Amino acid sequence: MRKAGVGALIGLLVFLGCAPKEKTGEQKTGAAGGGAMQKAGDEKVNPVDGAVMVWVPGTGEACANGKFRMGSTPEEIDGLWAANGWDAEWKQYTKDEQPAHEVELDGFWLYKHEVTVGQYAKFMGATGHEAPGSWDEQKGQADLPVVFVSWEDAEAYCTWAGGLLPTEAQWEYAARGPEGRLYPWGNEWDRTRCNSAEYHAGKALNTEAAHAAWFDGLTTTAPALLAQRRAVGSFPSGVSWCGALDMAGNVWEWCRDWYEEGFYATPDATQKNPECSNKDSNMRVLRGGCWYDWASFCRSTYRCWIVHVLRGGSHFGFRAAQTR
Ligand SMILES: [Ca+2]
Ligand SMILES: [Ca+2]
Repeated sequence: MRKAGVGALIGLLVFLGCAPKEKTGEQKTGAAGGGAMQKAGDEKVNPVDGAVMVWVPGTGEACANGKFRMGSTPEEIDGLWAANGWDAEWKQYTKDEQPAHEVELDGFWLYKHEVTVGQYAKFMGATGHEAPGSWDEQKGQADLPVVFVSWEDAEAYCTWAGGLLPTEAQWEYAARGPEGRLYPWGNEWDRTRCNSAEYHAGKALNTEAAHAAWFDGLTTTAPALLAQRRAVGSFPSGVSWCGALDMAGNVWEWCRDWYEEGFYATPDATQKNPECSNKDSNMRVLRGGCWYDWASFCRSTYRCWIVHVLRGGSHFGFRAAQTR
């Protein structure tokens, strides 16, 4: 556990891989049917749940060399830590985002927002799916991202909605784009552009001690922690190149892949439309950071994981993707 006082939160917050110390271009495509001309950020509505989806053109159309670069180099990591004064201890959690490698992806639709409580309630009504954790506290919060959902819950939702969870590669590409941005909006951290711990604190939290001091000042009841979320789309200046919002912060987002620490070094990582299918892993990937996290964890290359059946906590949600 991170610090005294955090123990009381274990039922609510599952830190594990997501927290320090593991504690816890305009293009054409026929993909939308009828040979329609689609460009990055074009929108359509999913009639099942009313969700707005944005078009993410394939790398063959949007990227100069037909691929985007996924992950980080050691030099990039060292440079970031030096420039930002981030706690050196946090570097160890970046090994799994190396080596950087080139990835080719087909175009796809991605939810513009994290799936909301209101959408999830519709799903429950249509399918009889079991309620997520802390539903009594969540159910009146229609515009907030649903949380306390497991990977399996998220997958069931996506299946009902006629989609799939995005792969980790799709997620990172939608956040970074052809330019390989560090954050959805660009390469400079800006705490006003996403719902992170630094947004709540109103200042940089570059050390473990600074983050702990902020967190120790919070009320840690379920309603109070749930109140750290923001309605989806509350940070329009945090928009990514393809029009997706809250790709950094608010809630962590489940991806389709199993988590494998060394996956980026495997031949599968450089196949077209890569996906880690290592079922020996008991973990699934989450991306983007959340209201509890500080800048280094909100980087678009950052990989987090938890056990796929866990209904994580007040900071784990998801969005869906569609391939056509
Ligand atoms: Ca998010
Ligand atoms: Ca990591």
